[in-house]
Amino acid sequence: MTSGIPKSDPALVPPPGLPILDLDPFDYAYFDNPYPHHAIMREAAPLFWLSRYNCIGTGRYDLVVEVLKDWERFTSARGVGLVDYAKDERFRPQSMILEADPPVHTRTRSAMMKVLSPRVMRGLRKHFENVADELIDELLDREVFDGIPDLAERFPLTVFPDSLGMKREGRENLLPVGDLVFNSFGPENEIFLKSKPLAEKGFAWLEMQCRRENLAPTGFGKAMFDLVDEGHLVEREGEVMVRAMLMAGVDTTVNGIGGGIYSLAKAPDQYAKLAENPDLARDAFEEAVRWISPAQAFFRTVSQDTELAGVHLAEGTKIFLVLSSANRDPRKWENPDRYDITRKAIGHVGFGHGIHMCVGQNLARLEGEIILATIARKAKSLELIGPAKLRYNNTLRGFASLPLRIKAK
Ligand code: OVV
Repeated sequence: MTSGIPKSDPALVPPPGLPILDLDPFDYAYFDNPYPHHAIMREAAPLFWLSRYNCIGTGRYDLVVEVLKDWERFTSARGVGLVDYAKDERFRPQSMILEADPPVHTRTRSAMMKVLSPRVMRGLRKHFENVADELIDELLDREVFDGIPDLAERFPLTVFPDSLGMKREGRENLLPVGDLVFNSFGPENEIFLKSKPLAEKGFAWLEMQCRRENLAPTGFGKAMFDLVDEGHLVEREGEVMVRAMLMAGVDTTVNGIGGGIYSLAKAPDQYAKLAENPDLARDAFEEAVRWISPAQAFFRTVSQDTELAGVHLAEGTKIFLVLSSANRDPRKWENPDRYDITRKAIGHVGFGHGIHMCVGQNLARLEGEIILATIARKAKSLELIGPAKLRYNNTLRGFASLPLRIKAK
């Protein structure tokens, strides 16, 4: 995607004095065990140069936060992946919220905040709890199951499209579409290319599902079109915002819930603590978002020549922000590799930071909390009984399979 750009472009040449890292943060070996690579990135220097992708990166908490805070110097409007929209082709129509700066972003973000407000979340709790109750009872009967398809995928794939007011037919397209969109923030590698054919028909289908005539008379979709009727958005913007919710809200929560279950299964002492006090479920989920970082990394683009951590950065330079590394930066976190549900995980960047911080975070937390609390109330043990298998994605970290056994209290 970046081929064909002349090497004389200052944005594509390493600033003097930066450590040059040859590692590929988008290959299978990296994903198999990213943690030693994170340490290399963090310890090399505050900023490093990725020679394979001609961009700057940082894995340090303070710098990740500094860049995410400063949307004027570090723009999202040129894409939050490796591709620079000022130079290269967009893979999909540009998002009016994720890939936008104020003032465009302000209006779309405020619409999304209204649709996903804390009041709306409170109204969903009872229904989510009922769905979780039924699902966990069924899994307790089975005792042995796969924590990904049977739980981490099933729960959000039920409650989320239902709350949005989406039709039942075709929902199996949601995961492959999300998988491809999140791959598209990285390079056109094998992981990206493999996810393409599975999602192709899903895109056309998704486009149709975002129209008002295909949405239920209640739910997030309807709420978005109420904002259209009130004059806050035009019809097409309403559709694009519904589409954004569906692209951003499924795979992320699947990986968040899967990550939460994995974290607890790997730390029996922490599960015991949670089983004793299920009120800790919200904290257990938050700590899992820090520990796993379902959204591993995003990019920003330098909007004008500037300086960061004493380094001159040319306009157009891409900055790779390793959220997962920041979430385990020992400069910020005590014993960062330990999953500890009583830790004050607040301040982690698993949902990002600043004006683009995950707009669905309260929905994600509601789903995560309810699933973990329901397991904790009903199951005395949660055990991994086979190898956890990763699902490779250029942006998202999560599992394809988690063989589990749970025993009723
Ligand atoms: C965070 C995210 C993921 C995917 C799509 C979008 C946002 C969007 O705004 O379209």
